[in-house]
Amino acid sequence: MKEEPENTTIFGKILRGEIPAEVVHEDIHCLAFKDIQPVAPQHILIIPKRHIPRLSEATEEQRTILGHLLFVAAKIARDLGLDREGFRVVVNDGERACQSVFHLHLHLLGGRDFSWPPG
Ligand code: DGP
Repeated sequence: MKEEPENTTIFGKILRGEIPAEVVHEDIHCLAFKDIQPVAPQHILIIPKRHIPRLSEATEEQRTILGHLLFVAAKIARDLGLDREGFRVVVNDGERACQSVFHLHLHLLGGRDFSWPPG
């Protein structure tokens, strides 16, 4: 496997165990943990273990992991019972969309009503 430059983001530190996180799911491709600043009663982040800075930078060879992240989001939603009333999955890409951590992550949000369009 090609050597990756060190992932200096906060999520890289979580992946290396340098800072703690409340992990709710882990497999060989991804890690899911509770968001430290939740904006819903349930707010889980799902991240790939390989460093993809943002969705728009995902490569052809990473298309499988993109699907896996969504699959895991749905599984966690079911495990938490969020599928009964509905939930939301969000990816912020880039500064204009308020991405603050440049390691791709899915926000799984549930446990309250959401409005549309999002802010
Ligand atoms: P975004 O704005 O889409 O890049 O979302 C980044 C999210 O990461 C934000 O909701 C807060 C969360 N976050 C930032 N630092 C930490 C941390 O150290 N631990 C955890 N669990 N979440 C973090």
